[in-house]
Amino acid sequence: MKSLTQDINTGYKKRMKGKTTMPKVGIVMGSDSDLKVMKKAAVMLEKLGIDYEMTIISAHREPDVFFEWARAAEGKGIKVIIAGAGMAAHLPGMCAALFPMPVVGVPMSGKNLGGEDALFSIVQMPPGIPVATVAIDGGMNAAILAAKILAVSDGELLDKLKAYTAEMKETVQAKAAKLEEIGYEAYLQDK
Ligand code: C2R
Repeated sequence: MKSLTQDINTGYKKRMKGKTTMPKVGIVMGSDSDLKVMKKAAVMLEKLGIDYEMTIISAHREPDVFFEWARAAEGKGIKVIIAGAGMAAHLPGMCAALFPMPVVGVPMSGKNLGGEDALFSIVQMPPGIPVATVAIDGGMNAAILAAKILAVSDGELLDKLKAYTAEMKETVQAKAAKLEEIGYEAYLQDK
């Protein structure tokens, strides 16, 4: 019987067949239970106009599929991998072992231990195999970090990131102006 993950991967390959865009970022997660967090990475990459591919692969549960994907990533044009996993999260570290360019790891909060298990599994890599680890459930920051890595050699993307930073500044300033104008009680009621 085919597993859910195999179904998703087969579906993914069918969807990608004939597509001409070269993904610059590979988003991979250990399970569909990680998708709510990893979706945030996809949304941010879309906002910044970065081509990506997204799939579910477990290094633990299907090491052969994982090896094939991680070894093929460079040849597909992928420059950064964003890898999300929970529990004993070996997926990002194994991506870093096989893929020669940067890997950004996203620890999942999951059901137990508040995600500290995944955080330590991802961040505590042995010397020589770094994974740039973002916060627990930090899908959005993983995409921004991946974009910043790509922006080192892409001026247009760098401008988009600068515009995004300026947008954030305006948002905070608007909040400060509102608080100063109406006071904290009215502000909280209005939230
Ligand atoms: P299920 O919800 O499928 O039981 O998975 C997944 O990333 C997920 O957060 C529970 C958790 O197991 C994680 N997982 C890994 C790996 N494969 C699955 N950490 C891996 O290869 O590292």
